[in-house]
Amino acid sequence: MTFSEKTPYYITTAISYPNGVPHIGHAYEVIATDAMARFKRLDGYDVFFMTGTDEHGLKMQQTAEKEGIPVKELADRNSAAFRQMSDDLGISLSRFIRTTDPDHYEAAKALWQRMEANGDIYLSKYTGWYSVRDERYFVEDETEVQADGLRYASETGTEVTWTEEESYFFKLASYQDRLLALYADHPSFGAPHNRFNEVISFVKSGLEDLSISRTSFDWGVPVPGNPDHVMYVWVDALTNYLTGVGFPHTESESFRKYWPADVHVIGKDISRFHAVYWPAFLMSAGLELPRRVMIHGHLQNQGVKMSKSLGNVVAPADWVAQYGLDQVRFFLLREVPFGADGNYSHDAIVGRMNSDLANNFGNLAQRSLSMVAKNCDGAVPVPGGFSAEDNMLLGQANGLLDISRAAFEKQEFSRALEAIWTVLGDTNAYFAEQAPWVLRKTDVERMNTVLYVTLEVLRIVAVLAQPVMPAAAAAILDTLGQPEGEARDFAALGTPIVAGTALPAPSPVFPKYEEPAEA
Ligand code: ME8
Repeated sequence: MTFSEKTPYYITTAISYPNGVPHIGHAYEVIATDAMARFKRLDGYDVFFMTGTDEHGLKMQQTAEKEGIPVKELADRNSAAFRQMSDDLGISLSRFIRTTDPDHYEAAKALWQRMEANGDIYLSKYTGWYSVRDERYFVEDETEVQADGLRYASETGTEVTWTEEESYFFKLASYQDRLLALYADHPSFGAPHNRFNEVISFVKSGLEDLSISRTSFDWGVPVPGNPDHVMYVWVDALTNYLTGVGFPHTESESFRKYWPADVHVIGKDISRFHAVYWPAFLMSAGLELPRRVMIHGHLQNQGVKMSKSLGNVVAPADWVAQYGLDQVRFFLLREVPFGADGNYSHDAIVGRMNSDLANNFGNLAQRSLSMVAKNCDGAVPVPGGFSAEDNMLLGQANGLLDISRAAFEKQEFSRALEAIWTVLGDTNAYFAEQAPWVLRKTDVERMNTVLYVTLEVLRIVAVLAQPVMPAAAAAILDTLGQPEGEARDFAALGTPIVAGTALPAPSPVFPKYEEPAEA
């Protein structure tokens, strides 16, 4: 297949606020999205994958003031930290977008002008309780005064202040019926069900028009035709998904190819922005809607929310240094069903590293490949006829592509990995039961067959593990004599490993985690 014949696939993460540095929650989102992007690439799609930073808004301006530096300097510094995180995590990006990129200003203005031309924007006055942390207004009964005498938003626990300003409004209320029709006609527009249902209930309860500009500060995209106003940061932020593929140049090759996005991967705290405001803006602008908004849960440190004051914020690079990159990627996607909230702890990571990776995968590869090196002239052995057990195991392994596709289609990463590891577990049991080290003395042909079957399962597993553990899977495929390129694509899964393929000397891929010696 040539490049241009491939089906396009456009996937994004949320863009992070660079008012601080990245933590493991950000890493989780970008790793999951990267696994999805890699899966689709290996499955023959032409993938465009974007992440980046959301740099405007009052919170950024205030953080910069506190630090006594220009806001652009803060944005540059912390955006670079997010970019570095992507590099540290082996993220296969197509573009790292910054909302301060010049083409993004052009896109945000064009989206605004389209919504205005459609009659959906009007000028009025806003009064209400504004949370700078959430960049969002609350009505009075969504807030409460706490013991310290300050008022907080009940939903998010952030401080709110009374704010009055002239503001442009978007006629969100008039989109209620169209949004409900969208949800009814496209039940997979939002996922998982429980989180999407919260959004649907919110829309059913009635929508108010949305304040979409600010005059109290100027760190944002100027409103076209009225430079006293900057766009509400969420209008500008959501537009990044269009900017990245060429908007407002709707006739450009990239826009025609990649828009609408296939999946926006986001966290649970921003589902309303993506599944309510965003489709309403796009409907207003006469643009196609994304196909899916995948809402993941939040990670906590042993049940406790990460916070600077508790000192339990995990820097992704520290985890990578301690456990290894592919181990971290595997843990995050295997441990928590995507969509649910999750927990992490040192013990949970070490448990996965030692049992799933070192024992079930690494050890099986090492044991079978060492036997092949010693007893089969270092080449994939020629199998004899397959027994019922052999066929059963090969059948299970060959069924993994369909299972993985179905799971990844819904971003159910842990389900795919669980199925793959079940087959690995069965292969370990098979290996122990067939005992090729005994067959070596009694029935060499049967030993060859058992080793062949084991290597074939390992090949299938390694090919399918690539989206989650790119480097480790590649190392296993190296030891199985599989050349880089097409032999590692999913299209090659149906072509069994070739007897006689020369194998390099095996070397262990998944070391057991050793606790560092006490200093
Ligand atoms: O919300 N576990 O930026 P952000 C998992 N700029 N995910 C987490 C998490 C945790 N503990 N904490 C945060 C924003 N996230 C906006 C997005 S998109 C047009 C604009 C996720 O830096 C969070 O849910 O606060 C979000 O999806 C992403 O990290 C960026 O969060």
